[in-house]
Amino acid sequence: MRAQLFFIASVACVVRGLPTFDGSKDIWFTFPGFFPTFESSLPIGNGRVAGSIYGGASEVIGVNENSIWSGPFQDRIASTAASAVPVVRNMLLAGNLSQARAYTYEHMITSVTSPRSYSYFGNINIDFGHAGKTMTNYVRSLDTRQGVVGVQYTIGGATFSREYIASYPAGVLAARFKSSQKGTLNMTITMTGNIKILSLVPSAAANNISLTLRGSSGQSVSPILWTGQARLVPDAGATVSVSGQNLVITKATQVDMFFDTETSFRYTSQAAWEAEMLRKINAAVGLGYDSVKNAATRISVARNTSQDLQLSTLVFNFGRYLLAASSRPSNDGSITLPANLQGIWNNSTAPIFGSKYTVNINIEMNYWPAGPTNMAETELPLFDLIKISIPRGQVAAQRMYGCPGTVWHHNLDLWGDPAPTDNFTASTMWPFGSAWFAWHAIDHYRFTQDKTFLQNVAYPFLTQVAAFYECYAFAHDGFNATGPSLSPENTFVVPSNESVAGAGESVDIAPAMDGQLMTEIFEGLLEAASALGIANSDPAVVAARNFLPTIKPQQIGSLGQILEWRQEYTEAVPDNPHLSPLWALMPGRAFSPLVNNTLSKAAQVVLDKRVASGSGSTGWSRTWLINQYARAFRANDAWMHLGQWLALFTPSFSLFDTWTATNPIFQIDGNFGFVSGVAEMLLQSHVGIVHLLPALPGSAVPTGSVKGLVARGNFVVDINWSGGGFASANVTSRSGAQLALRIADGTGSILVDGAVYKGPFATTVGKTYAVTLA
Ligand SMILES: *[C@@H]1O[C@H](CO)[C@@H](O)[C@H](O)[C@H]1NC(C)=O
Ligand SMILES: *[C@@H]1O[C@H](CO)[C@@H](O)[C@H](O)[C@H]1NC(C)=O
Ligand SMILES: *[C@@H]1O[C@H](CO)[C@@H](O)[C@H](O)[C@H]1NC(C)=O
Ligand SMILES: *[C@@H]1O[C@H](CO)[C@@H](O)[C@H](O)[C@H]1NC(C)=O
Ligand SMILES: *[C@@H]1O[C@H](CO)[C@@H](O)[C@H](O)[C@H]1NC(C)=O
Ligand SMILES: *[C@@H]1O[C@H](CO)[C@@H](O)[C@H](O)[C@H]1NC(C)=O
Ligand SMILES: *[C@@H]1O[C@H](CO)[C@@H](O)[C@H](O)[C@H]1NC(C)=O
Ligand SMILES: *[C@@H]1O[C@H](CO)[C@@H](O)[C@H](O)[C@H]1NC(C)=O
Ligand SMILES: *[C@@H]1O[C@H](CO)[C@@H](O)[C@H](O)[C@H]1NC(C)=O
Ligand SMILES: *[C@@H]1O[C@H](CO)[C@@H](O)[C@H](O)[C@H]1NC(C)=O
Ligand SMILES: *[C@@H]1O[C@H](CO)[C@@H](O)[C@H](O)[C@H]1NC(C)=O
Ligand SMILES: CC(=O)N[C@H]1CO[C@H](CO)[C@@H](O)[C@@H]1O
Repeated sequence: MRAQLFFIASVACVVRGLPTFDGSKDIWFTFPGFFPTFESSLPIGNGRVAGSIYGGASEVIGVNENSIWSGPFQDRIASTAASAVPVVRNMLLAGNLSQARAYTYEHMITSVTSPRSYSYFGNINIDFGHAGKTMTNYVRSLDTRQGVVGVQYTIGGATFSREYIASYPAGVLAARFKSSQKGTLNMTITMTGNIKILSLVPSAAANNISLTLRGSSGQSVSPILWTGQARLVPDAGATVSVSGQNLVITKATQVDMFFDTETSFRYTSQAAWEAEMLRKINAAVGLGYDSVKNAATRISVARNTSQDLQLSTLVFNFGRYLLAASSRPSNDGSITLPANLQGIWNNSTAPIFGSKYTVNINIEMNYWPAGPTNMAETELPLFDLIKISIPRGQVAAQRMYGCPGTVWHHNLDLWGDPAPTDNFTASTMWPFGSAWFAWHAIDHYRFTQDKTFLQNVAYPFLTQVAAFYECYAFAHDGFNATGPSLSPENTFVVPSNESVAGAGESVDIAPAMDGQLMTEIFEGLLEAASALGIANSDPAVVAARNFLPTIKPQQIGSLGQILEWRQEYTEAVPDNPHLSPLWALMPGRAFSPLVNNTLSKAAQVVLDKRVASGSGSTGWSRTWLINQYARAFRANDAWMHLGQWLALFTPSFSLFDTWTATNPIFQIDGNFGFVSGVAEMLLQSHVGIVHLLPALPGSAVPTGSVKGLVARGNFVVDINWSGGGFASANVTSRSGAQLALRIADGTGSILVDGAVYKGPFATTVGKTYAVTLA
């Protein structure tokens, strides 16, 4: 999964007296993090277990495991939902918009409005006896390429160092603590946290120097339970003892630590999950730290100017690091879980938004960089969640709508809870989370060309999702329309001839985004069937072919804009951070300037109007704008929003994306949207053409190169540019797909291996094609 980006920068970064760092891949600070300010920690993760390292005189390691959530499955489907659907549709048709929303939220949801929340294991606390002493030459760092967090400082004559990694093959977190002076390393170790701790037992027995914690999500029935152990391996000179709930190590020179936690989500008995935990820890101890390991204060100055091209490259690399650290496929057949709103890092048992899987943009954005930056395998946990959610969604489709197929609304938790979430006008009633995920399934295939995945995962899922909409949609204005549904997460002003006039409402028939999603899903189903050689007479194929042309088309309003709703209502929130009616520009395809210039222009009217009204007010929204403008081939706008994101949505002490500028809570989607946005400026392939430098900000980044991006069709693409424009590219075919090419604005004659390019051609697996301009 290698990909490398170089923006050629004129700024050299040397910090006197410290280890040498590379500003395009290392994040470093000359001061510790501020516990408990979570955003000041440095993250490690192996896709399942996460550590947040603060690096203070006394260490705090915040620990998460991606199946430690707030409790067991909850059945939140309203028994009155199915009978409410026709009532609501009649109200909407009669113009009783407010009554329709109220009736929906009284009868189609339950009073248990929230799925489970992401939670956390707790903290590992280490007291070195250094608090209050003068630490000099302090530095802590994260190497985003190697995935190593380091802390180093001097007290008196001794230099103390700490190093942390998260191992994917070994399944553990590992650390090495060292002193440069023999026998001067002391550590008092314990575990804390506001979780329900059932027991915490230190042991000083030889070969079992450890701390073992058993915890619970706290319910009396079927809670999530877990056991975690930190195993310590000190050098021979150290003394070890137990004091209360502390493990005490003194007179050491070097101490290694190996940590794992396993939960009842994946194992049916305590004996089983503890056996697995010990298996991983014992294996890691057996290998030893070295083997397990081998498998910025400058921000505030640089970020407002966007002059520091290294910083943009670093944020790109950091984003890819975060994805690899928070989302990995299974290496032992066990179920995986995708990155949530905070990836896998959180310090709370009641995080904001439950840190759950919000699927009306956020979790999807997490996976936008997966295909384009050569990390398609990091997306596989998303399909594990789909596997969990499909049967839950079948129950919801049946009980809420009397329909076959599967449906989920705008959130999921680790149990795949598909019921409507919250009781919010702007977001709750949206039966389209399943559709957006189905788009990820077909798009994953487009990148990887993996027919087994297409056959076993994507196609069956697409048929489930399609079957639901074929039943759920109803005739309106001569087309198949949706409703009750809404345009996430916007509201409109009820017109004077409808009721209640002037109120802010959301629930309607056929919001624009519903039609955009359905179109992509039915086109995707037909594409998949064709790739798999499924007969045209197959009932699922026939049904999809019949349904596709009956989807209500997109409408254009009086300003030349894509109409977000059925009627040209006044927007209640013109600066809405959600770009829902522009889904078909990014991530979808129908609003591409290369597909339909009329629709593309209409989409850009909405985009410019949103921006002029103040949209981009959350980190993820701002990075969505980068992606949208890149898709509209408006490079300077894309680059401007990239700079604005750096200026407004990364805390001064880290590069974590934040929710809003005034409420700077970590939310990881913006980190991933940034990576995707940069990739979309350099390479696009969503309309079936490998488009090199579609939106290069040539005056800001005149010279650079990128290696290892991936285009749909499974082409690996390396591009060099200089003087603000394309220089040359190599395109390597990994699956032998047909190759269509375009460079920048499409002017100029393309040469492939020196011969004039005359149109799409068949490629040979493994062959690299040299692309230049005549
Ligand atoms: C978690 O981080 C937040 C934000 O920095 C902080 O306010 C809070 O105290 C931390 N909570 C814990 C339990 O560490
Ligand atoms: C719409 O509201 C009006 C006035 O309250 C009421 O008379 C009418 O029955 C409603 N129509 C529907 C379909 O609910
Ligand atoms: C309200 O007025 C709009 C605009 O003239 C019209 O399209 C809509 O059908 C009217 N609503 C009802 C319930 O008559
Ligand atoms: C949702 O909120 C509305 C307005 O507060 C209320 O009328 C409705 O009963 C709530 N729904 C449920 C299921 O509690
Ligand atoms: C380490 O602990 C030992 C035993 O308590 C103590 O004598 C020694 O001073 C400590 N060393 C440091 C460097 O704090
Ligand atoms: C190791 O110590 C833990 C307590 O930290 C205890 O639960 C466990 O049984 C011990 N294991 C062995 C093999 O002695
Ligand atoms: C950085 O830019 C932001 C947003 O444009 C602005 O609010 C802030 O004052 C600027 N800070 C500095 C140090 O220039
Ligand atoms: C809606 O779709 C169904 C199933 O394809 C079809 O039978 C029906 O005619 C469509 N309705 C309209 C109004 O086009
Ligand atoms: C583009 O979309 C418009 C509006 O839906 C439609 O009228 C037109 O036929 C489309 N053009 C092409 C080339 O598909
Ligand atoms: C492309 O850029 C890379 C990195 O700067 C450089 O090593 C390579 O020689 C360049 N290739 C061409 C053909 O310019
Ligand atoms: C393409 O490959 C050639 C041969 O390996 C290399 O010299 C050149 O730098 C590559 N160009 C790019 C843009 O990576
Ligand atoms: C939002 C969330 O983050 N949940 C907890 C996790 O950490 C944040 C800090 O970003 C806390 O505010 C939350 O309580």
